Amino acid sequence: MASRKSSWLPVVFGLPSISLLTACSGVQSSLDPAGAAAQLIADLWWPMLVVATLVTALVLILLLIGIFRAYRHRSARPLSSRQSRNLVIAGGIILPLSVTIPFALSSFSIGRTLYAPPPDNALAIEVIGKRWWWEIHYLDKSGDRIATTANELHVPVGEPIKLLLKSDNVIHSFWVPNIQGKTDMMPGQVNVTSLVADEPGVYRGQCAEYCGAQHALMAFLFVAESEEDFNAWLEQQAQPALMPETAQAAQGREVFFDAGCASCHSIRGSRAQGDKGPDLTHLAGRRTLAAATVPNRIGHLGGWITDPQHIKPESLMPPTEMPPDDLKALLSYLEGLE
Ligand code: HEC
Ligand SMILES: [Cu+2]
Repeated sequence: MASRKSSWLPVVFGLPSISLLTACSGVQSSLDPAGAAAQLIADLWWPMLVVATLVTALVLILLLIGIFRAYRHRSARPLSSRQSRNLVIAGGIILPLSVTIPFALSSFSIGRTLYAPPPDNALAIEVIGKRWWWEIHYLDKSGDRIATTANELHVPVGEPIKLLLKSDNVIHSFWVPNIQGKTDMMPGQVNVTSLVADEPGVYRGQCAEYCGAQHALMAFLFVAESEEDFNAWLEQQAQPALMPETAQAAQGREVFFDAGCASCHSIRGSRAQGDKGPDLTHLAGRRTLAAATVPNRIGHLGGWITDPQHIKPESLMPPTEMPPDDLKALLSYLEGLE
């Protein structure tokens, strides 16, 4: 009997505490801040958790005392009207106000800091919520688009970033928990927000406003890197696509046009000018496919092209059947789009 007991004990108590601990760190956790805004939010959240836990415990203890006394001393004298009035004033007015007012004030003041307008010299990036992926445009000082990519947002560490958030369909919400709070993306409106990443790393962003069947698979990677790496990356993103280097890749380029991919996708430097799907000019440089749904490896790429509806049902990319040699050639072309 004893051994049985000890075998389930660690499961019952161990699993929840392990999962509680692991929830605090990671690439998609507001409790593992890597930016000033996320730090402010975490600094407010922890005291709230502690105080809320204490208040819950206090209420439960009082409840238990009440139940206990009701059973034990059925004949006990009820509180005098003065005692019960004092109890209501202390427990019903003073205690709740002394807990909520400080939190309301600090939450208000943190909110003002979080939503302060970005400085004028901030790097401007336009992010458009699509169904169900993220279109990303880097803007120059005059607001012109200099590079376009999708589902992978790169920023230089320590630099203020100004985000222009939009949607061309329903409401989405832009959220990188390790870096900052959520900002909604509204159709017909530009929501401006700012952020600064303090620690280099690759974090995961997630759409935080339910937007349809594949809301859960509407994610992206947030890459915070040194100024030097970022500048090199941006310069490369601004270039047109590389020309195919092998005969097979050149054939793959033909397959791309014959299969109708160009009606939805752009490859800058070619006649592919579609705008319904992600820009594929530098596809091979991205870490994931289909809004951080699968890693960007050749097998997943082939699987995505032939049957995207299996990976992401109801997404706006149709399946394409083609002979194996054509698919190989197409993959070799796409893999060359560094
Ligand atoms: C009707 C429009 C349409 C056609 C035609 C189409 N696609 Fe797509 N494609 C999309 C959309 C929309 C997405 C984004 C899906 C998502 O993530 O929800 C996408 C995503 C992709 C991606 C992932 C890009 C990324 O960065 O995540 C690749 C690669 C791709 N398509 C390649 C192709 C190829 C190759 C063809 C031709 C065989 C093709 N597509 C035909 C609309 C289309
Ligand atoms: Cu969503």
